[in-house]
Amino acid sequence: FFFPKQQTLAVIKPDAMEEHRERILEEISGSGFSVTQLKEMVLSREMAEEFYKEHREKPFFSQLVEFMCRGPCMMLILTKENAVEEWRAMMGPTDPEQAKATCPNSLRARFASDILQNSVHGSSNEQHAEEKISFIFGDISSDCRDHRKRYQWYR
Ligand code: DGI
Repeated sequence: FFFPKQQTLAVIKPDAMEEHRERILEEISGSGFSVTQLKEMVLSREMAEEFYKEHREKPFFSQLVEFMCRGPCMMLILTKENAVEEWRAMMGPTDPEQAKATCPNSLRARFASDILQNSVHGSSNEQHAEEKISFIFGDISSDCRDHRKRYQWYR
């Protein structure tokens, strides 16, 4: 029985790039995700604001934007069945203190410093995944998208 593969956007945030990037990449591969695209980039302030626009009204928004463009990020498209949910589970809760208490093996429990500098990002649903993947990696033509969907079904 086939389930379609799903894509999600994962980000290794600036706080984790120096010390934890290699370990995180190893664990991604070891957990059965295919990394279908990857790039390292420094977000501009404008891009960081757009990326986190859903949080524009939050009191921590300016801190969040500042942090996200403080240094390079690693942007990854992860492909797997149920990728959105599985990557979120691997990340663990937003707050590392909660992560340590409830999911001690999660990436945030092990690598995050605090609720802001929490080492990784993952799209929270399929629609966000598609939107943020286009935002970071650019739009792909519908031809190409159809082909990709078909390829994922039958692979
Ligand atoms: O999807 P998540 O990254 O787990 O969490 P989210 O979408 O609620 O928040 C996005 C990011 O904003 C989160 O990874 C870190 C930051 N953030 C969330 N809640 C707080 C926060 N930063 C501060 N300083 N305080 C918060 O309460």
